[in-house]
Amino acid sequence: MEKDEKIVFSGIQPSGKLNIANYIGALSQWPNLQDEDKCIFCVVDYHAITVKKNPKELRKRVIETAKIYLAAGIDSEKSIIFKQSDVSAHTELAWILNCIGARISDLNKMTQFKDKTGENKESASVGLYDYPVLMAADILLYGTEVVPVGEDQIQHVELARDIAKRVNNTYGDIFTIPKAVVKKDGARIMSLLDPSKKMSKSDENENNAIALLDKPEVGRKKIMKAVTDSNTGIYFNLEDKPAISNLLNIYAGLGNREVKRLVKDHKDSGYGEFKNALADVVENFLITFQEKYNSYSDENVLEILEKGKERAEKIAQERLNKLKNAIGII
Ligand code: AQP
Repeated sequence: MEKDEKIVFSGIQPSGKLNIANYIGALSQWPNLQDEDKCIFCVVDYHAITVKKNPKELRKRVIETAKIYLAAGIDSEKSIIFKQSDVSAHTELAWILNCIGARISDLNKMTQFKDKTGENKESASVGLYDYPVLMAADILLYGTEVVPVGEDQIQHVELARDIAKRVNNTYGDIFTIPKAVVKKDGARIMSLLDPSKKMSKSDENENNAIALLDKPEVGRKKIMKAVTDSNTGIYFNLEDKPAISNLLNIYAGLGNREVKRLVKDHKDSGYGEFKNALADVVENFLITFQEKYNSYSDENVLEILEKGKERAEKIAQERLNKLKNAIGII
């Protein structure tokens, strides 16, 4: 490893159609890191089964997600791309952390579990409740220092830090303490039809999100249908202008521009003109992204995942064995 090289780890669940929020909040950060740092990107399929999934669709989404990583600019030579369930150290470590690192009081604080279950907590799977511990295992196995994610995952990375510190306090220097890194603009992209709610890939209403594989003209239409705020003017203010601020974040994220600059450029625009300009950006982004996506075959991806598995397994097994030894399992 080079002297200043950091270890970076992140992943996305193959739990639905990946969308522009997943791209802007998480994926778009990844390619910039791979020249300087040691990057590991995982398709976290065991997380996806915390909510009931159709097996055929899950298999398809794993390949689709890995292809999306490649289309976003991840280079499989520089970075490791692999499927979580291919490296059994993840679930093994999650069990150990359940026993020696995580507490019920930690998991009771997790807002994503509360948001996802609403009134139905009692019927949710234990896996959905315990998901942050599996995520801590994903991160900690690799000596990760940097976790590039969207804002909704900060609380889970904080938990991984707490667990790592607790384990280290008792068993010595086993884990590196990781840190979440979020983008300045676009760490939390909101739904197109309801800017009080985050854009999510498992939303039932497809008009709330633009999928990365939506037809470009569909992406355009979704922007034109997006809600706006009641008062006029294009400026950024989350309280006063939640819908326009969200569209500005999308514009910045897909058009590679700063929000500040966009506000200047559109100070005299009406909503129609602004949305039209954004629709052009979205349409062009989807065309370019999908051209890249379509340049990979399923066979390419399966080969890349297989190689990634071998590389990831070696790193993961070493730290898992160190901990197993420290706790008396081996
Ligand atoms: N709305 C968002 N804005 C910015 N970033 C976002 N991310 C998700 N939604 C937004 C980031 O994308 C990555 C996806 O990780 P995940 O699939 O493991 O988890 P998630 O946060 O639960 O994502 P979704 O889209 O909401 O999926 P579902 O609906 O399946 O739960 C993370 O880095 C996340 O922060």
